[in-house]
Amino acid sequence: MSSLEADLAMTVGAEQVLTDPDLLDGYLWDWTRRYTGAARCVARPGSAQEVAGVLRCCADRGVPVVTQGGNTGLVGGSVPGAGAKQPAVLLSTRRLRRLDPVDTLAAQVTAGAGVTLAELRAHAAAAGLEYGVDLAARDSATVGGTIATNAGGINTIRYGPTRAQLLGVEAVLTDGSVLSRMAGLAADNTGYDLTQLLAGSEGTLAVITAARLRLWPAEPVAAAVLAGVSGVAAAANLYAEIRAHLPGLRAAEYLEAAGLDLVREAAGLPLPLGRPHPAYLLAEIAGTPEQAERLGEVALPDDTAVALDRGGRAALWAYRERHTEAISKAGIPHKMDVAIPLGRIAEFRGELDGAVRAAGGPDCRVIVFGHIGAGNLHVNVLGPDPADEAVDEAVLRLAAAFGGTISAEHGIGRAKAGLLHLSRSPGEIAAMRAVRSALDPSGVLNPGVLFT
Ligand code: FAD
Ligand code: 2HG
Ligand code: ZN
Repeated sequence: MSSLEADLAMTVGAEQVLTDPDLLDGYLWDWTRRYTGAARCVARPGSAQEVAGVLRCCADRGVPVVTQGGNTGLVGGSVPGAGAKQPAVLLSTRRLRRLDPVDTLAAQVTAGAGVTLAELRAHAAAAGLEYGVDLAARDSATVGGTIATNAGGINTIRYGPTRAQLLGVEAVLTDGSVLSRMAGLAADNTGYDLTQLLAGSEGTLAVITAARLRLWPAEPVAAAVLAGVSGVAAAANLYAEIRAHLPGLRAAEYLEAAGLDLVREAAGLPLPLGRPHPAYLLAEIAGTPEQAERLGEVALPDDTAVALDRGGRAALWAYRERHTEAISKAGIPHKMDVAIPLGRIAEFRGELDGAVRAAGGPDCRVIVFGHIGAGNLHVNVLGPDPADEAVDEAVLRLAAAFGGTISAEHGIGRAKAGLLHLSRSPGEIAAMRAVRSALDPSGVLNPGVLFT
């Protein structure tokens, strides 16, 4: 054992330092299997103090540290880079499993970074409250990972992304200092907001060990609606129409035929409606059954399914939620997660396939779906070699040309680090780099993520 591994073993316990290649393998490939790199070991600290010890050991020696939660990230940020100058220590947060009783007076909870979204949501629900972020990777994605990526998900139009739930964090810097801001004060104007700085920091500034999170009154879900539409313009218009009539609208999702066909094939599901359509809007409405009756005021397309009971709603959601796994079953996807102003989204969609095929060849398969209420389209392309970035660049440039962003919710990671300038000005990037150098002067936290 080298002196680093020996020091890590002293810090977290020998059994929490993994060096066996078979054990490392599961940590070193990202969820899409497009990104992988080398690590000398995995360290699994069980407290903020142990995280501090791991970071000091690595920073003193200039050894990179890649922080990993549930490893469901989709931009390669949770695994070491392929071309890294030296192998990293992979710091797994999965043992940071503190979950305090829900503070029902404040409607807040303190959760460790390694608690999964599903565990957090169940814990809040048992107290009659709801956590505002939900996404299909809920069984693995962690509190720390969702903060570090500022994850969005299916209820963003109702509750905002993860940063809107974040009232405080406990986090460790590379010098071993532990920052703790966990009082959950709704009013607190005392200088820089370090908590919010860490939302979306993608493991480049600090290791988040716990968070103080906002909870919402649990709301009954009254209905899910799946409507067959002609394309993204019709879906956006129907979304706006439902929003105007139903204040309880809590999700508005977009699907197209190509993705639906893949899901049906992978999961063995029947056609969801009476006939196939080019595209679909899936909406979810909260409220009482009487409030959901206002759906009758909306000019819904003739081929629309409305599910009122839990089983029926889950059956409709499966067509949307199973996209990511169905696409991965068909190949290693190029994932571009863009948001476009709603007023220009149809124009963008109109040019997308041409741009993909011009960059990646005529055989590319383009699968588009996403969170239409947030103008967020997930563009997945199957066909080009995983290492070929031509298609990625073409799609992200097109999004920027339409006034959009190159990352709506997944982050920049390694996948888009070279293209950050498409969404951020030189001044902004310089300021972001200055923050990074100030908090991590040795530059060991996730090198190659966010910045090249
Ligand atoms: P990881 O993948 O382990 O890490 C992600 C990034 O955060 C990395 O850069 C890592 O270094 C950093 N990080 C992790 N933990 C910490 C920590 N404690 N401190 C500092 N840095 C840390 N995302 C959405 O936004 N919306 C969706 O709807 C959505 N749906 C998904 C559906 C599926 C099926 C899958 C596979 C993924 C989906 N994602 C979605 C992407 C992913 O789930 C999110 O990005 C999630 O936030 C990642 O959490 P994680 O714990 O898996 O983080
Ligand atoms: C979703 O909305 C996720 O389902 C994953 O953000 C998107 O697989 C994708 O491209
Ligand atoms: Zn998404």
